[in-house]
Amino acid sequence: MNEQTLIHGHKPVSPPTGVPVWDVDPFSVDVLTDPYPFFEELLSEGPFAHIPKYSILICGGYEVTREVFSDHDRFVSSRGVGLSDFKLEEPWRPPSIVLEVDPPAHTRTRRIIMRALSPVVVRNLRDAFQADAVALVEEVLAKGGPIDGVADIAEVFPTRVFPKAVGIKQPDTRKLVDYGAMVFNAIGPDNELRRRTMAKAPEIVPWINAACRKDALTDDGIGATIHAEVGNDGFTEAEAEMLVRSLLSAGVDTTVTGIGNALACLAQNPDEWVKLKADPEKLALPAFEETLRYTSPVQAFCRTANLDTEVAGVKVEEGTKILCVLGAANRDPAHWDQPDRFDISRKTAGHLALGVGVHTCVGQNIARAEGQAVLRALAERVDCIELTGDPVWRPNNGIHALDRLPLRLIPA
Ligand code: HEM
Ligand code: OVM
Repeated sequence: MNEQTLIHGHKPVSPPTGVPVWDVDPFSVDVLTDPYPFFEELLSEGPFAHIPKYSILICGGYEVTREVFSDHDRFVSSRGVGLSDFKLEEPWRPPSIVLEVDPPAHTRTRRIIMRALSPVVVRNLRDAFQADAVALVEEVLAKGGPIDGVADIAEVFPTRVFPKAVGIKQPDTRKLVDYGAMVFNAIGPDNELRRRTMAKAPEIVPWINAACRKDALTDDGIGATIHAEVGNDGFTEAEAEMLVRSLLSAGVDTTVTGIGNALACLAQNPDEWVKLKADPEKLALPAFEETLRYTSPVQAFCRTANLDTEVAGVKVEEGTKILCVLGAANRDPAHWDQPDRFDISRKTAGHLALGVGVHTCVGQNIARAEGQAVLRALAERVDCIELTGDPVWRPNNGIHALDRLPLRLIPA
């Protein structure tokens, strides 16, 4: 197929019978900034809607999103998890050898990255995370005055602890945060957001690639563990570098966003903050988990139908891109009781913020350890967390993150 016949990097498809046509742009700045009215409309459309602007199907109901997202045989990741179909269009970077592949290739690389991020590894990082979180909170309190929850806490913590855990010898905070934003903007259409972020690629991509090499890594980090697998089962040096790249793609912006969103949720829900303060050691983790459900840092990823098939009674043509809106599934009233309430006591099991199925977030235990450490350190040392202005969102095609969060922290 030649490029002329592609729409947004994939095969154009007509709306299947019975599927409503929806004239909306899920990647407009308005929707990305305030997605909740869009989620509500999405859930009212039925299992799928067809979006002519991008010639895609979209889903956000809990059950159907879960089904599409986890059925890796029919709805593949190897054709890309954004709008671009890698079978028809050259990807913007060499595809991830874990996120953007299907079993059995996925099974092999997933095993290696999983071992490098095992519960034992995370347990050994936990004490360091806790100490770093305490130090950061004390630093911020010592400065006094109003703060920016994003610049002063959310962007600082993961970029201090995670590159160190991976073993990056010379971390560059700005480049790490910007690369994450780039990877997530890249899943969207060729819009202003994607173009602006891609303009930085010539500077950032070579730096990231260099940081993944064995000689750029300490010999005692997660990166070194991955490189130590070279030679086993045909695992190559180039593959080791690619798996380290996956950690740097998925492991920074996501946790920055999760922590920033958690601060906003707690500042906006003082009753929940009071609940958390009653037992920070026990409740920091559920508070972070509810933040993941409530704000879905990764808002949406695509799958591609790899054959003509049928799902939820709808005929789906081979090559169809399906945008799975995790943020909407996590707020589906058919599945959640009072979904729009931020409630750190609720049962959050089954939320889709970390995905589901074979690709479910392999870094989830690290993400939780980071979130828990920060929320616990705060709740133990801060009496009151107050907004001093409106939170400002930073629109991105794939991630729902804050740009600024004006806060006052009143020490305990
Ligand atoms: C996969 C979200 C933190 C590494 C995923 C997926 C989601 C997700 C939704 C599934 C993608 C799919 O099925 O297509 C998040 C969120 C995080 C977070 C919300 C923080 C709050 C992390 C961290 C790391 C990481 C800290 C690294 C240590 C990965 C990798 C994959 C992945 C490598 C691909 C796994 C695979 O394809 O098998 N993440 N993530 N993530 N995540 Fe995370
Ligand atoms: C990767 C990766 C994994 C998860 C998320 C992500 C889109 C990238 O393996 O590069 O961000």
